[in-house]
Amino acid sequence: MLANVKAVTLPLFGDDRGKLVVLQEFSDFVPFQIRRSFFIFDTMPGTVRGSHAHYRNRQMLICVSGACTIKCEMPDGTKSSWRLDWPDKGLLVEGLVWHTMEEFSKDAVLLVIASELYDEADYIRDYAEFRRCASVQFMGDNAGSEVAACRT
Ligand code: T46
Repeated sequence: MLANVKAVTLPLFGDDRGKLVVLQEFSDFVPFQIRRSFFIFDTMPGTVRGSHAHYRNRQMLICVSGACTIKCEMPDGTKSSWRLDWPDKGLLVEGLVWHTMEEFSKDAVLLVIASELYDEADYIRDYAEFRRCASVQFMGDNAGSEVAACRT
């Protein structure tokens, strides 16, 4: 799968009782089967989490309370920064994307919906290895091919 980072506005139903946001698998907003979810909260000021990429895992990130910033680096070196500060704002992160989560507000709760079960072997935690995989994906006969092609 080619690397992709996309901001989405999740379906929101609001009335005088409050607001409700829907996350449904195989939808335009979550375009994969949901196999796992987890959330991050009670982060200390200045915390930077993440600092990794995935071979296969696809994720939708939503800050359901408070705010945090997701910083992404694509295989071609392009960098982007996304502030998630409202529960209907989602960030879809797919393919080989180096990402960090930082600038958490005190009340931040970051919900992550994932396409894969937890597997430490799916993580690239070494930045040099990420750059090596990125060059494998983008150069020569491997251009656009599965990220797994970079596994040695
Ligand atoms: C990601 C970002 C957005 C498990 O045992 N099972 C799980 O499903 C997860 C997600 C984590 N863990 C264990 C592994 C570590 O011992 O929890 C500990 C903390 O995990 P990690 O340091 O990977 O947490 P983050 O916040 O850096 O990254 C997490 C996800 O791991 C990752 O997939 O993309 O959130």
